Amino acid sequence: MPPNWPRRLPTAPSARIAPTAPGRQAPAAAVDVVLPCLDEAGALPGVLAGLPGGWRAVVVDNGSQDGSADVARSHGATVIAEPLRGFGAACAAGLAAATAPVVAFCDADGSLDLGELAALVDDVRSGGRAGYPVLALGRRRAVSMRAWPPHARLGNAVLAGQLRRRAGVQLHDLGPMRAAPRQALFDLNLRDHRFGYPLEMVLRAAAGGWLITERDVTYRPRIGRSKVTGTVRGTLAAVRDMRRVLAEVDC
Ligand SMILES: Nc1nc2c(ncn2[C@@H]2O[C@H](COP(=O)(O)OP(=O)(O)OP(=O)(O)O)[C@@H](O)[C@H]2O)c(=O)[nH]1
Ligand SMILES: [Mg+2]
Repeated sequence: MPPNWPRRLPTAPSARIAPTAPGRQAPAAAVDVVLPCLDEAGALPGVLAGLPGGWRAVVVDNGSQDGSADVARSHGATVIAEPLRGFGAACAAGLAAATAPVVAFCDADGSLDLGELAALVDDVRSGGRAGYPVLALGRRRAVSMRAWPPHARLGNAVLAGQLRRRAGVQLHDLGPMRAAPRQALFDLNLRDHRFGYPLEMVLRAAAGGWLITERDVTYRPRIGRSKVTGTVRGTLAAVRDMRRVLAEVDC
């Protein structure tokens, strides 16, 4: 196993999920939306307000200091406290806690509208060729330059080009908004617990014969402080993690 990869990402519904009060058992959700979250208290109310009816928001917190967990809970989300730091670890914990047949992912920073996930979920439900699963991705269409800084757009375009050549997938963006069948996603056995997780998902899905689809989604300036592409440190960490995944995953 590569040195930076964890021995074990969460694999089962987590005991760290806040219990539901007796007599208030929520009906099973049609879609579980996993929202990795690090200090997004300012954005969460607006993000969660966009959740389509009958879906469940699963906010995975990694030690936020701004009360994000309480804000998420008070706006109806299921909250998971994941002790293993990192974007991928948070996504994996959310997936392990999911019970709906379809699982979606989205950032919790207010840059994306959960309502736009509905079309991606329709693509997942339509299924792929010969019963193969569908991974539906949102292609970000920025409303302004501030929503998506030039260095982040460029890095993303280069990465998408590499993916097209490497995996033959006709993608233009490796964005955070996505949806797929829960069990098939779980069976991909993703290992990266940092910023390589979204790339590893696409590479392993492509290698497994999945249909990978892409639809435009609106991308707005985030609310609050950037952790990844808006900072030099975050961008370098993302590039490092993606390069490692590209080198280590065969497809
Ligand atoms: N749980 C958890 N969430 C994280 C971590 N790092 C980032 N996030 C969340 O993951 C999502 C994506 O992070 P962002 O900071 O929005 O990164 P980005 O979209 O690449 O760039 P900006 O929007 O410019 O910051 C947000 O909801 C963050 O709160 C982490 O280590 N743990
Ligand atoms: Mg963001």
